[in-house]
Amino acid sequence: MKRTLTITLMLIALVSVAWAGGEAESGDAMSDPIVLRLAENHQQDYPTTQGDYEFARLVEERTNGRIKVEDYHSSQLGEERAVIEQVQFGAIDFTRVSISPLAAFSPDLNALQMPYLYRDSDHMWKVLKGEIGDEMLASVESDGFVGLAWYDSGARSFYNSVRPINSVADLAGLKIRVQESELMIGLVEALGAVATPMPFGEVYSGLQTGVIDGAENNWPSYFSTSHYEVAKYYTLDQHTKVPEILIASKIAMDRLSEEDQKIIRQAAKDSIDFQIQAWADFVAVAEKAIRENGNEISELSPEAYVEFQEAMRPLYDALSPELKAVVKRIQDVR
Ligand code: GTR
Repeated sequence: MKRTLTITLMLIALVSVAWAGGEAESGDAMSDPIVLRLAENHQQDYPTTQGDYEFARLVEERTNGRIKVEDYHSSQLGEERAVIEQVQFGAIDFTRVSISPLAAFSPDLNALQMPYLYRDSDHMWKVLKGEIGDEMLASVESDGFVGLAWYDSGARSFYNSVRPINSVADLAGLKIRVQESELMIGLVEALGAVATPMPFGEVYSGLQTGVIDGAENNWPSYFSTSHYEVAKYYTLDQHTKVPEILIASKIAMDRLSEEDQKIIRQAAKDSIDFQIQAWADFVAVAEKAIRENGNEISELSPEAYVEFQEAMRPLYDALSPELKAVVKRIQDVR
């Protein structure tokens, strides 16, 4: 009897060890490494992809090769919104996305992408690297994501193939592609243009065939997508600074040990400054190439700038009291 009990207990112990192995992946030097997939919609030399690579390098180094993060750049795993859904249900482990489409899943993020919110890039980074940034990273957890780090994305401005934009009136009636984001639809409509939500990968042909007249983005995206070749007017109105975010799937993270989760979180944070530098370098390359191509680049006059800001006031008025409070805290960061 005693012997049967001992054998049964041993069996239970064996089964639970095997079960734990399946649950919390451990990946030791002797066994195969844990391979995790990261989805990125930009090409390999783009600064967000460079940030992903730095993150992956740090994870691999700090786990002595037990964990490998494979980067699927250039939208190999799909367009941004579809990728976010897959991350939410654990089919993809990580992704780097713009917070605009992610805000459809985690609406609090809208507080970080309001038009003309940040005084400058230093202000934005003080917010993102401070208390508010950390709170916002934590806020996506209830939606099935683990917020890991912010990456730079400069400022977004309008470009189009029809005419130079020097005032709000010049945007009237233009069909402008936006990300799949309520806030961006509202922003373009507030300026009197026609908002056309569309995945990033379809914008080039949209511009080429005239389905849309224009879109909006930063120098690096305007360049890397070749949109600058089919939409020559670029107006530096800089309406939004939209941070990029690196997220993990909550389901995927929960499969890892506490210690590995900690390494991943830290590696992501430690890749930020590398990405910011890669961003600055690429902006310089992109701007130079676009100017040399002969595109018509214009700046807003101080009056037009105020006009743009005024037109966007309704977006602030429409925020919930909670998000208004966050916006106020952001504005107060000095
Ligand atoms: C870029 C961003 C992409 C994507 C794109 C877009 O600036 O890095 O993730 O959101 O904009 O406009 O769709």
